[in-house]
Amino acid sequence: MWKGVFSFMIYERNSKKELVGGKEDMDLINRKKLIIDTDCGSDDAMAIAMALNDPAYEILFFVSVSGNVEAEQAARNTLTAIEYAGTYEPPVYIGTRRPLLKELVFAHETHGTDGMGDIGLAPRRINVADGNGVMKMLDALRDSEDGEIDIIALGPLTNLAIAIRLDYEAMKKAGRIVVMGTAGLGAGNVSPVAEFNIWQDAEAAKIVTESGLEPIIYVGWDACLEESMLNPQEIEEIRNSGELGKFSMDCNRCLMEMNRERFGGNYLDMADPAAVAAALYPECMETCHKYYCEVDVSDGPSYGGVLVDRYGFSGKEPNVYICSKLKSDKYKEYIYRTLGVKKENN
Ligand SMILES: [Ca+2]
Repeated sequence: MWKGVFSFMIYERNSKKELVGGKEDMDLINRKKLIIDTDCGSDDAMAIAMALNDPAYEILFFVSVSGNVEAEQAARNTLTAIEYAGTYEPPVYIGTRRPLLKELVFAHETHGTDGMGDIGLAPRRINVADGNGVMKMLDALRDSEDGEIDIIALGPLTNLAIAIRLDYEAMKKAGRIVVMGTAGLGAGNVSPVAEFNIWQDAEAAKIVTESGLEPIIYVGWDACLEESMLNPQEIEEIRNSGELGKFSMDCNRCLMEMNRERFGGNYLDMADPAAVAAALYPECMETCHKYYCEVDVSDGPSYGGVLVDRYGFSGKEPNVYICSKLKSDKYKEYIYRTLGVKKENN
């Protein structure tokens, strides 16, 4: 009965697929279920479009959180990404609007005031769903089988921390929790040691890191650097591939401008796409190890830094995975595949 309802929902939501009762229908019904938590700025938008175009997964819904922009704007940006992705349309709920303790500081210089490069992007047709996203997440997990639903978090961890505090048993039912967060094994991007998503709500990151939930996989900022950055040729290939590719590159306009100063050319460090690729196409992970990690919430220059105990100084059991490097060829193949980009011969 339930599967019948689910199949109908897929049919309703995915007008591009026709269900005729064959193997493809079963593949759709058996798709791994996801909840994506996002502070949707421009790299989230690209990551969301990729995930919506991976036929192996079914996104149940999105939850927004304040980070790059306020949670309301993040929800609207998620709707825009869903419309451009052109597949099915999961509900988008607003989660928490403020970090647990820290004052909210936006990333306007990185993603634009609207989070999407300030080029007039807005949802044209679909609207934010009613209900609080944290409650929806807990409801879905309570109703799920153990490990049935994976969570991908692309923003600060406020929603996840609150969910852990509200109903730990429900959160224990989640499968993998994959987070774009930490500087990995490298340097920070908002301070010498801190990466934005952790720094925006380090107290929340501390709760998640120390939660004991298994497995938690942090995809560090370093995973999307060096050969894994999109280079000028790849950016043009994606931009010229069609409406979705053009959207994915154009909304990253502010980041591209910043990177001209930072990296000396047209390069894009696509942090959230790296996390989505690591989560949905694990074959692209090059380096992912479990360490004991501790989030610095002290009131000082290292706030939001994550101490990764690579050499076991603490003597404590490893608690989270850190993915610090991707196989750039496989990662980019996944980007091209999900965004529908053909590789040009060169
Ligand atoms: Ca993000």
